[in-house]
Amino acid sequence: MPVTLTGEAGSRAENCATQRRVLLANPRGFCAGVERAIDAVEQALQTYGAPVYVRRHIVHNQAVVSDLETRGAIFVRELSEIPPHAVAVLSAHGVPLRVGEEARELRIHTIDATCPLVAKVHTEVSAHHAKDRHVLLIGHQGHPEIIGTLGQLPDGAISVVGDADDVAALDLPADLPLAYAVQTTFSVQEAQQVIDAIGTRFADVAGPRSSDICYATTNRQQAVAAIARDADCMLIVGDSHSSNANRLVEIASAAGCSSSYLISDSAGIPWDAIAAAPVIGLSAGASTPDSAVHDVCRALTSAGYVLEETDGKVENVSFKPVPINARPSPLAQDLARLQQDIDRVLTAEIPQRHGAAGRLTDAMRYATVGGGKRLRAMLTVTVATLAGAAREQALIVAAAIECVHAQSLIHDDLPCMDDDATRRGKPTVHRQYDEATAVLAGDALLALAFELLARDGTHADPGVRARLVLGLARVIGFDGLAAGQMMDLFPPDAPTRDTVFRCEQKKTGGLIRFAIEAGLMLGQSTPDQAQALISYGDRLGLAFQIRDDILDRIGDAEVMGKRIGKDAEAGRATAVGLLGLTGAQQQVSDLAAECRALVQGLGPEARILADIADFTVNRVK
Ligand code: GRG
Repeated sequence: MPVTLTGEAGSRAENCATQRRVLLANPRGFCAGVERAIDAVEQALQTYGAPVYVRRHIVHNQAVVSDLETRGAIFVRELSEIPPHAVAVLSAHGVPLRVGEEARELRIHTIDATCPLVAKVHTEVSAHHAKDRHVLLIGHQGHPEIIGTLGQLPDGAISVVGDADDVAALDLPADLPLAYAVQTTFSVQEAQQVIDAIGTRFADVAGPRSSDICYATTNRQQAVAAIARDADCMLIVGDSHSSNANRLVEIASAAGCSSSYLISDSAGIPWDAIAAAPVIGLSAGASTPDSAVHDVCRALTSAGYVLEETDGKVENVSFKPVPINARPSPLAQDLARLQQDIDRVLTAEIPQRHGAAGRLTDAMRYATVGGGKRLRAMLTVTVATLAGAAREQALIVAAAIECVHAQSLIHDDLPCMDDDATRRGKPTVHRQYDEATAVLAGDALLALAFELLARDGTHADPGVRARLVLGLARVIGFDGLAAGQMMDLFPPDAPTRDTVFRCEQKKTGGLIRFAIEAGLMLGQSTPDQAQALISYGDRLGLAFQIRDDILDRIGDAEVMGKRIGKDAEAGRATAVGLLGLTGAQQQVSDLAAECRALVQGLGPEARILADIADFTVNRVK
């Protein structure tokens, strides 16, 4: 929003007769969305320190971009140009949904500066799509805002139309249920022509409740149209890439001022053209800083023009600032990326079926997709990567281990075991479906786990695949997980450190250790490296279960997404019962310190293993 040029501007009556005048449009310059986006970059620089990356121009103005660059912002076209774990602000124009996925994949912390009015259009098109309406998006093909809106829906769900001819050329039946949305910076008049053309050609058209064209575009266009009638020449200060600034030039011309120019600053003033213009109209696009307008005004006043503020709409729109959250740790970013990858693999591997089989596969997906910390998968993928194996193969093995883990949780929750109602923040599988389905979903997940390990594509060497199958079978069977669970259900009369820790190792530690062994099997490592990692796995598994015992006593059920206090209720023999809360936590800390020491010499990629050990000490879920 412009600063009134009081002091420099005289009154209309004084100036009218003789003076060469500049009529200043109101409102002009920055809108609330632009101020909010620039503020987001400034706040990010302050919070995280330089550099802060910005994907694409935060707003379409080179002066704004250059100023932020001097303060430590680095502008890039694509997220792939940004190093992992960096911070990136996404521009005010909005981005396709895939950019969020890409950011998780590349482990980049994003701050979304999308203008709330653009976000409103995103919500609208998604709602129309959910109601099976094809969307006609009125806007300029290729503009970042249009690319961002197109990317909210699957390919083909939106057609972009720029004018009535585009509407006529659409290859769509006249009775197709449609909806339209409009680029927020489009010309109000032109949009109406396109909307009319849509209404004439199609029978069933839904539109936005209030105009998509933003208040700032509308107000600036009205103000320019009003002064263009009295001006001999119109100057619009703005960037050549700025859609809304370009629209102002067109509107000035359409309103009768044929001599209308887009200039970025005083260097662009067309002196020859204005030599014969006693009255100049001046406005600025919504992404033009006041400094550029002042620069032009100074040049014009030096040339003898007087400035005259015109009346216009007073804008008092402001948006809540973009939230600048704490940057997630590298481990949290790695986990977010892995969660996305594991969900992708599981969604592809658990098919959708019809009827009773469909109920079974639905339950399998319910138990595995989108849930859990994926700690075991993280261990497999990290170790496999350290050992030089391909990530995609490691993901298959990691998904298999997550299937077994999910099976153990489904069965653990059954009425014949813990009889739990919630897991991972939602109803347990037997509550959501039924007991028989829960048992069978667990069975089918176990079968799937072995299938994934045994399949040709998982590793070129059949010997490796066989060792994976054998290792998993042993770790879950009568000497493994199942045995640990039996020890848990039927504890000895006088538990000792040995019986308690053996139960914890079998019930939980075994699968965690196997997650590491499996990663090692997929690649190559020296005996020393392998030994260090396996020792790490043994300690981490035990530490993880002891922390689980502690959380069962003092955790927050809501945060954990499951009931707590079960061990005491069932009279279980746990590390907390044996060592007390403080002693148990000390044990976790000691084990984590040993874990860190074991992976210290394994290079920077192993740092995440040390982070996992730290996480285990203090985890709250
Ligand atoms: C696999 C043959 C076979 C039998 C299973 C029911 C059973 C026998 C074992 C239960 C074992 C069990 C539930 C151990 C507890 C392990 C544990 C600490 C689970 C919580 O793990 P998190 O915190 O869970 O990693 P998320 O939800 O984050 O994945």
